Amino acid sequence: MGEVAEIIIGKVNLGLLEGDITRQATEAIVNAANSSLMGGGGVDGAIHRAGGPAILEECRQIVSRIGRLDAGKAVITTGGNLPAKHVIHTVGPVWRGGGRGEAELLASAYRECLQLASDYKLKSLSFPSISTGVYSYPVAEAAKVALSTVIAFLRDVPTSLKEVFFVLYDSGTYRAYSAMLAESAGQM
Ligand code: AR6
Repeated sequence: MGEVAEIIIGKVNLGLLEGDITRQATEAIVNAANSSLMGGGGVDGAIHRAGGPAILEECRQIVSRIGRLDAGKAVITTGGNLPAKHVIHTVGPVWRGGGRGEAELLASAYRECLQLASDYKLKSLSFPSISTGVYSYPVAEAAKVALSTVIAFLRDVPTSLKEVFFVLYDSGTYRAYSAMLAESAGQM
């Protein structure tokens, strides 16, 4: 099966990159957070380290207002010292075998981020591979949910977005997404 690094959906470019999302200069980057919004390991730790304390401060204010953030939901804060102006924090599902609504929760996390970016009239957004690290979602299955959800949103929902990237940290994850993108492109 081939690999594809970019497709165009309507007027939006959807691209795959291998690298560190904290370096991405899109208007927003997405954080794979947990319900506490108080930071953690993986991409969450990297974003708070690179972005500085302003991000955590805003997360605290959000939690004091709305409480914990359920899986499948998203909120937006400043990007602090990051090249990205905003961070969109979402919570993916913990993988528990696939029979606990994980796919629907993962799809919801992607949709909520895209909707929030559109509400803020953002033109560019970068996603990490939500749930496939600490939360153990199998990467091929996560890639299928992630790409089909993003493609359907960009196809069906009016949006300010012009560019959406997946920034994938390791080559195995990158290959899983590019193989899945080739399949999705073939079906379009
Ligand atoms: N840039 C892009 N991707 C990254 C980076 C980075 N700098 N660092 C790691 N990844 P994970 P989850 C990849 O564990 O599974 C945290 O503790 C990583 O290789 O960050 O949703 C939170 O606080 C993997 O492919 O997120 C939560 O408690 C992907 O990002 C929990 O982990 C997601 O891995 C969330 O777990």
